Amino acid sequence: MTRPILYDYFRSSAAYRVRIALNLKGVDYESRQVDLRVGDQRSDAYRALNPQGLVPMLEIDGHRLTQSVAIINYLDLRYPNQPLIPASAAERAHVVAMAMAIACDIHPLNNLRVLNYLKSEFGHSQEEADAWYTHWINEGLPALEAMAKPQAGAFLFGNGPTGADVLLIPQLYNARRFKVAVDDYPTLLRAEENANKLEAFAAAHPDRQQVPA
Ligand SMILES: N[C@@H](CCC(=O)N[C@@H](CS)C(=O)NCC(=O)O)C(=O)O
Repeated sequence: MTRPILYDYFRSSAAYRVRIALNLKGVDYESRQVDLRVGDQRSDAYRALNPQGLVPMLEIDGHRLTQSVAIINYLDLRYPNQPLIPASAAERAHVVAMAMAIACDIHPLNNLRVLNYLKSEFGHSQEEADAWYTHWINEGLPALEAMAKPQAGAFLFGNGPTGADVLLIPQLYNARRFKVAVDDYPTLLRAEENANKLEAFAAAHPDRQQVPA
């Protein structure tokens, strides 16, 4: 099999999700950094591959896949070892709901282009953009803590990592990077601590990636 290529950026939380999933599935891949700081994601060359101009993108099995959750779903079906979504309908819905609480209701409100647009288009200051970021974290994480608590174990659901943990760990990293406190979420922090003991999660951490020159 040709080695998959991940169009990646070390600090991107959406790309971090896919790195974790690739590692959990034991897939060897090449990381190609798309430097978001200089706008490489908006270049004609990159948009010709991914019209949304976002990372991650994964070239695998002759496909060019975009959207981290779709990529993770592909990997879960393609490599059924260590399933990331439980088989039963109700458990599946619960794990997907936790993942969506991050992927749909926290992350898109707080990503780089949204924060930049608030400043460039509407004249908001950096402090106001930071307050916006903090607001959506402080709305989203308490809800996720309450959703997870009844069925959590060592991880957000039970005692093994699922897709919900794959999304949680990058989101917590991102919140801390923006200096938002995440100390009040014992279930989330327990899952994070246990996840980071696994090499699949640890090796995906931004500090262990190449940094574009
Ligand atoms: N829903 C997309 C989100 C992708 C996304 O927002 N990626 C960010 C990095 S985390 C990005 O490429 N940002 C570039 C920009 O804002 O210009 C996914 O899950 O893949």
